Amino acid sequence: MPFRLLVPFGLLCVLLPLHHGAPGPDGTAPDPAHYRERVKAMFYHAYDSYLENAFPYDELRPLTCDGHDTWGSFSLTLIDALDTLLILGNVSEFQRVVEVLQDNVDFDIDVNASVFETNIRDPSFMEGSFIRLHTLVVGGLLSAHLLSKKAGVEVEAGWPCSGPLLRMAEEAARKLLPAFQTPTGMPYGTVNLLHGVNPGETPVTCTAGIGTFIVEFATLSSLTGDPVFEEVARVALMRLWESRSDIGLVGNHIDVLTGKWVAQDAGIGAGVDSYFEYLVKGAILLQDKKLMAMFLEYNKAIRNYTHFDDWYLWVQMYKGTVSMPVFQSLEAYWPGLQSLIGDIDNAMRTFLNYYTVWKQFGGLPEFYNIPQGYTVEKREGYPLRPELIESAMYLYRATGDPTLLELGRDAVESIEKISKVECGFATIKDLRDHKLDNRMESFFLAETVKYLYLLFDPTNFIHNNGSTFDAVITPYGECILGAGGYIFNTEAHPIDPAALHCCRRLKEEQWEVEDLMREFYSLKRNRSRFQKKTMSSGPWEPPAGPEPPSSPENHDQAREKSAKQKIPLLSCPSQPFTSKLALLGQVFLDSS
Ligand code: DMJ
Repeated sequence: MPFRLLVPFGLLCVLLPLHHGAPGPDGTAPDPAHYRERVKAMFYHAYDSYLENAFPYDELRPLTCDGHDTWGSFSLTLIDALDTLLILGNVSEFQRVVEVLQDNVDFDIDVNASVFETNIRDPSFMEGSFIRLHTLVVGGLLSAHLLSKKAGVEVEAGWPCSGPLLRMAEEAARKLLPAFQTPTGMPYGTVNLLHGVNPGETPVTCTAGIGTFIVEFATLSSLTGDPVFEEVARVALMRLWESRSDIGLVGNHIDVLTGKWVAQDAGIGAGVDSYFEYLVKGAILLQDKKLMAMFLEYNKAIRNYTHFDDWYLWVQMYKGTVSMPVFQSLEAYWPGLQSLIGDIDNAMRTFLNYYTVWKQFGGLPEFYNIPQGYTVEKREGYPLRPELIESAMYLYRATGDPTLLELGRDAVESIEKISKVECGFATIKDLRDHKLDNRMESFFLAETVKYLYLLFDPTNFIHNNGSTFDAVITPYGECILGAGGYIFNTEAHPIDPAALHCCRRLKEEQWEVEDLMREFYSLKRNRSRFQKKTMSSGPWEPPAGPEPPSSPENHDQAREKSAKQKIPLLSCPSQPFTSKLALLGQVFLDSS
């Protein structure tokens, strides 16, 4: 590899962490109980200020103590912070916010969700807003829906396979579906919630904008019984997979109409990050070996071409030559992801590299030039991102190594010292002089604070290892929920995998009953045809539904289920199937 480190890293760490924070009782390791309280206080300082000064706008502007819309005018900070409330144990506020959201959020609005930046040479803009909107709104609502019983919200009879928050999530997700209607099945980066894809919309989407749907969309499909969401997400994943280069790498931006790579930088950070994250998390959530096999193949190529001294660089996707010897703050999720596949040693080594950068600046600059050991021009800011803390949380669960708590301590001390203002916590515009920007992104409450709290709270319900669970009786049967194994979407909204299993099973049982009914009625109809000796106009066929998008062979099953779902039930299609099921005996007797 034609790349050499020019400066020894020992010399780079000239600045020590800004604070050492309150020590633990033994005088060394940070005391988790102390930091739990500190993190809680951080949360309420920011959350109360958002409610007081910014709601119903999307985000708080902490320097001017007001609010502004950033992603579409959905009170995003409130949706994003909802499950953090429960993780912090605030059941009553969770319940109040659920009511507020049900009464106030409207997805029938003429907004572009939202303007997608196509400046492909400027990766700090590469976080497609479409994907953030999706992972934040759909993911946040799904997670709140699944946690609502635990939070004491009165749930309806069909929960977790139905409920108002689930319906909201579904409504929001349906607004995004037009974006997937492209020749490749890879979605546009922007969609208008009222009118669909704008004519003249750029067909250039970042890789993460294409590959970051499976967690939310498979959850939606499992809970609602409509396979379309999982199907479009899988098609997009397959198309990306088929578009990888001969050396096994993907680029940064692709034309979704032609399938041609427009930006050919391959790396693990901005523009690509959550694609890799969702291959692993999708594999775990759905117990899907193919998704994991894809990730492991990528992992090999990434190690072969971009890995150097436990850092990850950017390379040209076809040649493997280094294009940017830069570490991006967004890349700090990678050690956490490595821990999810059990590669703890590599994860720890890379984490420690990234931690040296944190120590150098008291935060992670957006870009860090690895050979020079310093920030990159115009990328010196730290918008209070979660990624390094997220990795510390996963690695601490895996190893119990106190170094990981030290990062948590440094983060609390640093953020409080540098970014706390009267009306919340402000983005750090420049880590060299600690100048601030008038912005507090919603991920601060959704992710940064949540991962910090979970790092210091080993007995939180989220860390359940299966030793306790809730048995929920639904009209269709018993579901075992809350046993742990939560999968965090990329915006840190936890999804209970057991709910997917529960609702999927229930829907499958419904399909079986449907099959039985269809068989019964076709037998009966044939018998009566035979008896009456009359001819019909042809064999029975389901009504034409919307064309499913093309999908790989292994999703035939999902298509079959889709077709089954669209078939009107018996001769009374207007009556919902669930009520038929409840009157099963009568249905079979019904000859109308
Ligand atoms: C979050 O919005 C999501 O985690 C996204 O996938 C990447 N980064 C931001 C926070 O840094």
